[in-house]
Amino acid sequence: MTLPYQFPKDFWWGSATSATQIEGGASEGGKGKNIWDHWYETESNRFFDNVGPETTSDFYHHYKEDIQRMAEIGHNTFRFSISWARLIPGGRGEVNQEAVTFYNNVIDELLANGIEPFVNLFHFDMPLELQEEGGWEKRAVVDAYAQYADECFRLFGDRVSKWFTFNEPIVPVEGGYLYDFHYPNIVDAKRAFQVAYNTMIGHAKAVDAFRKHDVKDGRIGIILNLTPSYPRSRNPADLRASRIADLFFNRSFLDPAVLGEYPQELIDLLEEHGHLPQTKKGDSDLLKANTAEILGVNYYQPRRVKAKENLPNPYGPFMPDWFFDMYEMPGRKMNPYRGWEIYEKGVYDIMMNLKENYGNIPSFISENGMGVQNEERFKENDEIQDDYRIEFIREHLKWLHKAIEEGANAKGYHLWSFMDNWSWMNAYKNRYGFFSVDLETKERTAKKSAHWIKSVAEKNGF
Ligand code: BGP
Repeated sequence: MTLPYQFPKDFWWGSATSATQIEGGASEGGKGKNIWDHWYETESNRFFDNVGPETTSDFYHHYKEDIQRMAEIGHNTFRFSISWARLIPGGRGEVNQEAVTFYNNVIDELLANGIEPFVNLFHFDMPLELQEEGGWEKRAVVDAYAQYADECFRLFGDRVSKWFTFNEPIVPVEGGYLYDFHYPNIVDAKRAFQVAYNTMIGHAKAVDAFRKHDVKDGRIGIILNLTPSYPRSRNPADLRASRIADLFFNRSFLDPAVLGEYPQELIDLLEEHGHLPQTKKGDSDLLKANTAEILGVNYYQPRRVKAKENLPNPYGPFMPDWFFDMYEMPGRKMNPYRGWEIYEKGVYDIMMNLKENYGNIPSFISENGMGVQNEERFKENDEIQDDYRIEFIREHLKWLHKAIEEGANAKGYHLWSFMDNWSWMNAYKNRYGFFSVDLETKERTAKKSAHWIKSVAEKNGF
């Protein structure tokens, strides 16, 4: 029987996580420090409830049972990230054998349970020593990253075929160099663009290294948080504002990653304001030759944009903000528990844009999800009744399905996240998982959505 929303054969059902957010064991197993360990040690008050990443959901000790649970709810794929500071403490040099054993165990356990591992190399967690050298602002750090990537392909490429160079590379730029919500808390647009540019050079170098390995059915790509930009009106000023927001927040990564070059309009804008990053001879060829073969799309919310009413004079440090303002669309649907707009059709718009303008690159929804504060209040008979999450996923899936029907090359859907986990400055404020986690005992409990996704995955639709 065909269901109203039947997905293509071998559709990827799963969820996404990241090392710092789920592993814990931050000072176990020979792991070096990354910027999160350091920032928490020095400024714990910047984290919600003063909670840091030392233990989080403790996947480090619970991975076996967690992977069993993934299999139970029908996952056929699962994304995790490798902690650079765990694998290579200090960021370059010797590989830490305990870390190799840990990641080997995770990969083998996934495969034994019929779950394909999707491995991401960098999810905001720069080794501290490399940040102290200047982080992504420095080419030497980019080279260290390429070596780390190469090491990962060598160690795990015999069993892992899907690889991602970065998760949301714009976030460390915005958080660390523009808007002060990530370490190193610098506010400087020129440096921000250097970081953004160097990250893409790192991506291209990692892709280049990957192609020198013989990874069976290997595919390498990148995961971007795409926030479709919608103008307040069709008047030319609003349209321009929206186009520029799209240039900065989507195309500054999407174009070099998928097309191998930056949009000319973005280059012109940066040049006009003296913000062009330093480049090296050969960079353009490197970018052009090493584009992504697969694209992960993290989609949470759209960006509603209107023209700037008054241009700041003098211009402030936040270059992107010189050109547009955000705008709250009347009647928009909100996630009342997190404060983000919910606009399910965004999934469709993103996928059709990829189809029309980005060569219909194979893609998937690599994160989508609903953060909820104080989720325990929805508990009945020992189970969190997260009907709001079920509805959220279902409505996004309907639009994804429509895009596929119209020819989009979308291969799967991953929820953020498998279980409740620690989130950057927000710590445990917003819960996202199919499973809740008791922070004291680390006990995991399925939410209603876990049972629902199991039935969807089993029927490959709904
Ligand atoms: C994405 C990140 C994830 C995760 C998620 C939820 O941007 O890739 O790491 O944190 O957002 O966001 P938050 O925890 O801030 O609600």
